[in-house]
Amino acid sequence: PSVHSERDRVIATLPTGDSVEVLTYGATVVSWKSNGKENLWLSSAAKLDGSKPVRGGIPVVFPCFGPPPKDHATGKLPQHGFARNSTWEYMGKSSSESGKLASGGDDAVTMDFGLSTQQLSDEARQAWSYKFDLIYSVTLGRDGLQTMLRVQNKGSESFEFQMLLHTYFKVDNVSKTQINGLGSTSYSDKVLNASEQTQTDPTIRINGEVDRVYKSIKQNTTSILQDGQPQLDVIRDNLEDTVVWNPWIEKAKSMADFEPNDGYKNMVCVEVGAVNGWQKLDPGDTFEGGQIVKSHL
Ligand code: TA6
Repeated sequence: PSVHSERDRVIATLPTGDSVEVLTYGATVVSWKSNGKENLWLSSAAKLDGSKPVRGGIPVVFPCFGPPPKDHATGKLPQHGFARNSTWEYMGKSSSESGKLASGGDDAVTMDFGLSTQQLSDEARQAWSYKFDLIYSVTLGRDGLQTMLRVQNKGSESFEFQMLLHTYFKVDNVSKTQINGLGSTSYSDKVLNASEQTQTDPTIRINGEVDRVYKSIKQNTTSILQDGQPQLDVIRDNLEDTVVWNPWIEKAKSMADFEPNDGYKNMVCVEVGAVNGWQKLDPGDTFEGGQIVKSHL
């Protein structure tokens, strides 16, 4: 494998030609190509200069998902927290066999990115003053992309957090996309006023705005099919929840950085996370969670 790092991004390539590109801004994966095909959707108007979170790829959501509750310690943070709009440090290749996709050798390479309290903007640090350390490991393997977030509490008081990987998958036609693996799971439907529902049909289809937080999912693999053919498997690692989102026509138009306007036809977000309630982390403790995404194409 080869790893090429520039000022604001790192690109890893395997001998197969598979590649992944990560911005130090937000440690945002903006491209993952396997078998010559791009797996992630990226808005053509996505800001890649750090002026706002990237519209596409895999934004890292931490320490809160969505608009934080005003009465919570994260209450003064922006929607989805500060991880995706902070500049992380590229820490180099890691040889640890940390993930399931063993790094090293010809078939995988792992790049680590770090973010800790002193790297935060003053604004973010004032809004959430806990001492923490994040290590985000991106492993490009022959049979998939693994992204793992390790959270460590470096302070003397416990804190609560949520985390989520806000992955935008690229699909040929969302109207012919099916999502399996969430059957009989309860979810809160943010399009229906966050009402509690249960997924009775084992297959999810997208034919309108979808914004659902599936919780305590039993099966750890969520599959995305295109025209009935398996396209992507999203495997959760130590995370129990998954958000399924497509903005559809009106919401897509309302986002200035969502281009082209009909780009909703070519993407679906399947976002693994721990977002149902809060994870409590005591001083010195560590939490690790993430995903392995496998492409069938
Ligand atoms: O993950 C779904 C969601 O929470 C939607 O409600 C929508 O807000 C989306 O995230 C994008 O949020 P952003 O802050 O990136 O515009």
